[in-house]
Amino acid sequence: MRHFFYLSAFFILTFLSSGQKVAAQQSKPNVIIIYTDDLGYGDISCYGAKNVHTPNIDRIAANGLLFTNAHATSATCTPSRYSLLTGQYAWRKKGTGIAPGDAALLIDPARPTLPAVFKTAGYETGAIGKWHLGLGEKGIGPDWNGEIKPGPIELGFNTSFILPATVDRVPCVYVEGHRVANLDPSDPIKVDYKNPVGNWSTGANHPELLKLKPSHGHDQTIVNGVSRIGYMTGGKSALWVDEEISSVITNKAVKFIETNKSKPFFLYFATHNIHVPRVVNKRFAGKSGMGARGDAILELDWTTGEILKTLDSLKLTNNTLIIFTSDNGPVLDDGYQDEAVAKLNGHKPAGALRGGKYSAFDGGTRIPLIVSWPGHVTKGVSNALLSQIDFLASFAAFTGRPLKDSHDLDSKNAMDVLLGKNTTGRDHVIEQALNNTLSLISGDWKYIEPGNGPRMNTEVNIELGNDQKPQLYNIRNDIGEKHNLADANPGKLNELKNSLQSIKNR
Ligand code: NG6
Ligand code: CA
Repeated sequence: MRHFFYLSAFFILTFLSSGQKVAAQQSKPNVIIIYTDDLGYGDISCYGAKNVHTPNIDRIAANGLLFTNAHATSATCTPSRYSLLTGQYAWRKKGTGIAPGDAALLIDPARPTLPAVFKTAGYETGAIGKWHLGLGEKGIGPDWNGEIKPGPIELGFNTSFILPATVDRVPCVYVEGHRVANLDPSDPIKVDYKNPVGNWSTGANHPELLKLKPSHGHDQTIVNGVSRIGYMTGGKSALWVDEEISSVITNKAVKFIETNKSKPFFLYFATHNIHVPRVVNKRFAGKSGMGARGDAILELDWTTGEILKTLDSLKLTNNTLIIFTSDNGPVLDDGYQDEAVAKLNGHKPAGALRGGKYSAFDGGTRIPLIVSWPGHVTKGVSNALLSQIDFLASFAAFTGRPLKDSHDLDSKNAMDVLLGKNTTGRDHVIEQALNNTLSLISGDWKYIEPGNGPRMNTEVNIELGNDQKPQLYNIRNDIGEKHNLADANPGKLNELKNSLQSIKNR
């Protein structure tokens, strides 16, 4: 009888196609994090957007679990990414605010990181897209013309193809592994964030050369008709073309998946959409009727669709866990005159939330987050409190090597929340605004610590949530944080204030 089973197993394996064999043998699912940039809580149709349609992103939601109470740790990019990859709140480490384009690597390679967790578990790991966590040795920074390290590779990614900082910051080149891609050594790159270098025109001196004009900042070196933050010269053969960035990074992601189709892989795919400058491919330009920002949402949806298509065609969909989310809340005019405000037509980028990017209000950090893994994730909507801080411990436990508790780590295993088995989630989450104002969410309540920061960022027209008085909101009844209950509920106020203090001091 036993023999019979062995023999049938042998025959079944022998006659399966190679793809099916792989699926039968591969028990670990692939994991893809699609990390979008500045995408707000109300920016995609599955979160209620009406003016713009995102069928591909919606497909992840239809096959998976959509979170209504998920949070990036911070209201800007660098600290959110730092926290996601290290499991440590960025505000615990100095120098993790919005990084200049020539910053040194902000993450200590000796720390546990998300890619290292997967790599140790035998995954192929790849970082593709926006980085914005610095590159190169501490105190030195990146050598654009030489070996650029440490960087993603030293943190545990086997391969990397990145936009070093943001698309509005120089140098406007891709970095592949340790090198600037397509660099001609006879035309070296120079970058400076204080003083002009070389003789390329700037937005300040030659606005007539611009195809997209800045509204604030962004008036330094012009590359491809767009003036940026910072000065650069050289590296002509390596310069990106903004209109092609989506296709370039999407193709790299597709190649990564194809190359690794037979082994478990972890892909950290960080899109540049929908951050400024929003210069989309002509296939999307003018297509949303909402200006460049809406067009960038369409381009992002296309990118997402290409990833899904690739998984389908390789029969990997059922064996791939996808997390689609954003690094911080939405902003309209973030420094370029791209008609994001004028063509809004009633669209609410942050949905019902108050504030947006940079803000201590929930618009800053409550973000779309959708998880799919067919057959494993409970489909539907989850109101569980979830934070990107927990990805590290979750995937460490999931891949069989749970992290030891350490005072240095904020990450907790939330795998059962991500899979929809636990519908409550964390008991608290900390949010960090631009000027480091911290907020604590605990159950239905949110406390914003008092501070002297400005109430408004007038350049981007966003309420920052700063107040000299403490703020307390019941975010279940008052998702728009309109009624400060600090005076009315001093007991709750003290409770949250004290717990924030004790978490800070830990
Ligand atoms: C700000 C930039 C903004 C954007 C942001 C970083 C100006 C005036 N504003 O300093 O355009 O680049 O940094 O955005 O320069 S993030 O999403 O990468 O954090
Ligand atoms: Ca961002």
